[in-house]
Amino acid sequence: MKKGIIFDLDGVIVDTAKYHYLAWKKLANQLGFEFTQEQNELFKGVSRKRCLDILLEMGNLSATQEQKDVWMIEKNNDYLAYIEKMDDSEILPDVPKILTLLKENAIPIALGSASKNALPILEKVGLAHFFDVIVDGNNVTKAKPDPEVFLMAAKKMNLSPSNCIVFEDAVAGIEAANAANMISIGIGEKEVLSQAKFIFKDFTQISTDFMKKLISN
Ligand code: G16
Ligand code: MG
Repeated sequence: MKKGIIFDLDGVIVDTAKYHYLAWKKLANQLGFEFTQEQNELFKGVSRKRCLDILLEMGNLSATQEQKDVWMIEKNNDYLAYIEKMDDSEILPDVPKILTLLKENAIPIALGSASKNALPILEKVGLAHFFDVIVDGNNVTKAKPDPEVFLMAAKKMNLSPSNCIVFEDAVAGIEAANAANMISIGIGEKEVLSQAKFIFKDFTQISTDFMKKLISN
């Protein structure tokens, strides 16, 4: 059966986590508390709305939905200012090599991201043309670890979930891929992504042979 590959964006294709971190940190500081890189780990793969709720819990603060909406807009505007300056130098190592190999083998490529800014980021770094399907935070109602984002990507590729392979850097994303009955491949630390079927530190550790086996029928 024909295979399809679904990529998460942040932490797999580009490292935008550092920009999310700076924008959330600015908001936390403005609200009177610190926000560390370690705490930012909890935000990976998590929707903007949920991130704000976690941040407020960290600061022991509560707020009306109206106030939360204002803070989310502020955070996003700061984040947009960072991604505005992005270019292809921010693509993570060997990502173009893997995308090219998939294209050469006529394998459908999808994006499955929690971000509402996914498309502008792909365009900024010059990778948008590789993607046949984009499902992002604008399309889904249920955030990872719910499998909705990946199931929608499979449907748009006209593939059954069991023929889809997901590259993910977040625990919630691996859980979502497993729940979708897809092959999950973790990009990051073994200890963190232990639920993934395969785990690699980054794409430089993935051989062409491995990729060819993965996409073979
Ligand atoms: C990314 C990040 C999360 C971020 C989320 C929403 O998910 O990992 O930290 O909160 O997108 O982003 P935005 O505020 O741009 O809509 P993913 O799924 O690409 O890793
Ligand atoms: Mg991610």
